[in-house]
Amino acid sequence: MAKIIGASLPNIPWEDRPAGCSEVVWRYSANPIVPRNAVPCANSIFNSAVVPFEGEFAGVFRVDDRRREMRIHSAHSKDAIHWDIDPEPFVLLNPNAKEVGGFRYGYDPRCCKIGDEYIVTWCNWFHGPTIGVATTTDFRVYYQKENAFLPFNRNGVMFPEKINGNYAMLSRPSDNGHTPFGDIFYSESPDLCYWGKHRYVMGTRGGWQSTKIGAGPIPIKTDEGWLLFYHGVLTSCNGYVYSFGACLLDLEQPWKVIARAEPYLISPQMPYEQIGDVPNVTFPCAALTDADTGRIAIYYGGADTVICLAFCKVDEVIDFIKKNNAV
Ligand code: BMA
Repeated sequence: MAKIIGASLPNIPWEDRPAGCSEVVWRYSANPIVPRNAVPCANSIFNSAVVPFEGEFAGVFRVDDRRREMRIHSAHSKDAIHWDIDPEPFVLLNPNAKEVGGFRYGYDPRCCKIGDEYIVTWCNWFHGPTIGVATTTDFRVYYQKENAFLPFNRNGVMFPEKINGNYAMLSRPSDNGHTPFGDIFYSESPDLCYWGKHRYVMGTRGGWQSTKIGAGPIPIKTDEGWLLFYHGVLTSCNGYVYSFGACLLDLEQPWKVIARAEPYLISPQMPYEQIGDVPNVTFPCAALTDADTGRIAIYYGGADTVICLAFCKVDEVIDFIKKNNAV
């Protein structure tokens, strides 16, 4: 039985698989957990990241405001289901603001803790989209670093610990628009400033992941490898359809794919995933895990409008990946 290597976190959200359900990943019955208007300025709140914080939970939430500008807001929660989202966007301190583009827009944040710092990555404007990086210790003030990469790039997702002594990140080079292509790459950095040692991880496949793919939540360390949930995009006759699936990456050389499931885990099938500002989107950006029970709670955006939760068990997901493997 595969096991999570990490902290015991018995207070993460959880709901047992409903009777009669045979899905490996099942949705929370009270979805969505965050409605589009949870703060007064919001047009929509989705694709957001959460982490354990001081015995409770904190997060960086994507809030598109009523100008339809993309912003990131801090959020806090006792139970990781009911969120207190700051009414104003996060404060980003940056002595090089002019050089690195400052904060013109930002979206799809991810977050992990390494040492005493929480590292936040997001899709940042720098003459087009690329990967912004900031650190915080309190989810009040954030210190912006250099952008990790040149434009154009999206879906920068850190590993939650150093690999081979370096910080490590997955990313997805893209274009300046609604990118009709996209593979996942791996990069390392000694200092969160200079990024290199780029490696190819994996590319598109048939069906739900045939147009482009991108890393989702921070990879989850298990005794069988890094468990990575990732989104995949299919181009339908009515536009893009965002589903998500999973694969296992090598623990020491995470650019090596150990196994990758062919079927998706979640595809837009519920009204809150199919109807919204962008229809047919399920977009995972975070996961909370409990090493003792193997429970995983996945946070994903629904239809670019709301935040949703889904649950799974690590051993069942890894079994699914291996049984349906097509590397
Ligand atoms: C991607 C990103 C995501 C969004 C998705 C579907 O390019 O902008 O934030 O969820 O498109 O619109």
